[in-house]
Amino acid sequence: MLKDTYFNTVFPHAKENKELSGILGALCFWQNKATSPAPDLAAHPTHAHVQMARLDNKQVLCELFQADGMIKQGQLGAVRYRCSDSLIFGVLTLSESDFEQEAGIPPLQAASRTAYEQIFAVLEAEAFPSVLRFWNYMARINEQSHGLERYRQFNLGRQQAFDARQSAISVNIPAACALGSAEGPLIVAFMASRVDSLVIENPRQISAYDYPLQYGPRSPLFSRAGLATIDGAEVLFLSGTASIVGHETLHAGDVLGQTRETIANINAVLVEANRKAGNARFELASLHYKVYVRNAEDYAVISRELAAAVGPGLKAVYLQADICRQDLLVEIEGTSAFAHETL
Ligand code: 3EB
Repeated sequence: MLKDTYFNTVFPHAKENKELSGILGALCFWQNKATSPAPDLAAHPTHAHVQMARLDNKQVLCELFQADGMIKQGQLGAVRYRCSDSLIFGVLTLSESDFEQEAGIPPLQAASRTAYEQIFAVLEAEAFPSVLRFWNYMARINEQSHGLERYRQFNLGRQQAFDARQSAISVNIPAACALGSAEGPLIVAFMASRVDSLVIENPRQISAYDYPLQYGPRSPLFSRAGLATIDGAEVLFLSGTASIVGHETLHAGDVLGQTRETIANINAVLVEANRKAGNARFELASLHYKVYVRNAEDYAVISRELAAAVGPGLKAVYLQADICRQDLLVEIEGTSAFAHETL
């Protein structure tokens, strides 16, 4: 029997609701593609399975995104989505083999552009103009094909869709993560709201959309964090954060150094969020973390360092994943929105 952990995102005022009817969607992580450890969730329309192994003492992670009130469900193109009055969550999985017809364009680039075009169409149709968070997962993220690393192909497609989007979609560039799964399709998930979130950048880092050309012909499009007021409470979405200062990777080959630098970056983003937010008081212990570890053998060093920095209140799960730069060994994301966890 596989052991599941559910991180339940209970947005403000939502009752503790373990029934699937209260769930906007779910992202589930486990390594084996054959069997679903959570068959009720696997049948859920806005569920996606990311093929990543857990490195801590559990085998499965299911993040549930819950909302209060009436939930409406829909599908547009490949995007499956559910929304409440104030929030929408949606996900799509695209098989790259369906995008081989465009001569000269890498299938992953075409799939990424299509994914974002379809998501923007949903946001337009359902009138949720402000994205809070994107999650991007793709296989072989560091592999070369068509003369370009696949993460850079993804960035090309994402940028094309951002350039073409309708003006009603917020110009804000939201929080995000982009990681390499063991295998499987391109998976893009999103959460959006009706009102703008506050975009947070990191004073220690150049904004990702201003990265120089050495990291690819088109920049990654994400901000370092987003701060949203959802039903009266402030919720922070911290993007995937790594050992980057300015635009450069620091501590190549040194996992302890990278972990410390990543935590320094998270602290800097929290200070910036508190400065911009007014009455928010986020600290390291406020967040639930998802930690992506490139090499399984680094798990002990990374988890020890994060526990030392955050203290006894640490809430973190660890997944094995490829990071979007070859020289990055760890990436950490977080959110303040997870209200409870059940084992
Ligand atoms: C970085 O800071 C690390 O391409 O959407 C982090 C978060 C990273 C999101 C993305 C990439 C993305 O550049 C990588």
